Amino acid sequence: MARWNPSHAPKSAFPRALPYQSKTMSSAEKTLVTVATYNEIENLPRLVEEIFHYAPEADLLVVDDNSPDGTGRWCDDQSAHDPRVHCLHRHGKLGLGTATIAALRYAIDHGYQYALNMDADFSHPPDRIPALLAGIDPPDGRPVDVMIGSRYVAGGGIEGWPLRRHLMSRGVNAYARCLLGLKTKDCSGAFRCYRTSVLARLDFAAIRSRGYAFQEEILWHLKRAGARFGEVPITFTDRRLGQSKINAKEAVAALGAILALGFRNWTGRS
Ligand SMILES: Nc1nc2c(ncn2[C@@H]2O[C@H](COP(=O)(O)OP(=O)(O)OP(=O)(O)O)[C@@H](O)[C@H]2O)c(=O)[nH]1
Ligand SMILES: [Mg+2]
Repeated sequence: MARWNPSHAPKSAFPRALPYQSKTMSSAEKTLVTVATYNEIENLPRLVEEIFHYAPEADLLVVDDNSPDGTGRWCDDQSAHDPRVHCLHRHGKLGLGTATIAALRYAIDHGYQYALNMDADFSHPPDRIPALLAGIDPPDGRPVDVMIGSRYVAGGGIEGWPLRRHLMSRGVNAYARCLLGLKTKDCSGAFRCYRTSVLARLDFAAIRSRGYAFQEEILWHLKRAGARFGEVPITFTDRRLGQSKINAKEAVAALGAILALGFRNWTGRS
């Protein structure tokens, strides 16, 4: 396992996008950026820097599952001198779905207005955080409850994937849209901004997916709760540092979970 060495950290090179220019936020309007981590020490320090570049008024919550590479310890050190940074430690690798639920519950319980979730591996470009935040409550447009950073709307895309990954992702999205009746184009991406007042209507205990099918399942529950959805284009980039945590077993489990949810959808069982 590679150990974190700050001198090996990639240098920041922020593209010229404007940070999120909000009016002065009251605590009730604040955004919590949420990131689930397992062994992301090669990515997290620079990611945190970029998040605060684009959303300086946001707070950040890292949900770490006792990463052997010290990601959680780095987060504790960071939170000791930056009050915007919060860490939630779990005792072991309990799955991305439950980590995201823990983060969303934290956002609700602590009175944040928005919870903006992203992966730690730079697949979700931090320079699109302002677009997600601006899109959920546009000054002269239709507000939505979930704004999705989408690979599959005009202007969006994916860099660095082999054909196999493209086919899998397209297949999972078509499968989820068809079985769950979702209208959004990108149902499997985790780069999303949620309005917490709508999340608070959900019964999180009824969300059964522990792993990757969580992304589709929460959209399905939100749809049933009457949520409004929007999508803004993002360019998703394949992870460059650190290792993927998804394996064939988790991918098959996710497909099975969506199938079971599809059964609930079509039979009306809750
Ligand atoms: N806390 C926690 N985080 C996790 C767990 N599994 C994955 N993650 C995090 O979830 C995010 C997405 O995981 P990835 O391994 O990048 O999975 P992916 O993006 O679907 O797959 P790749 O495209 O191969 O990177 C990353 O920030 C991971 O560190 C888990 O069990 N617990
Ligand atoms: Mg990834």
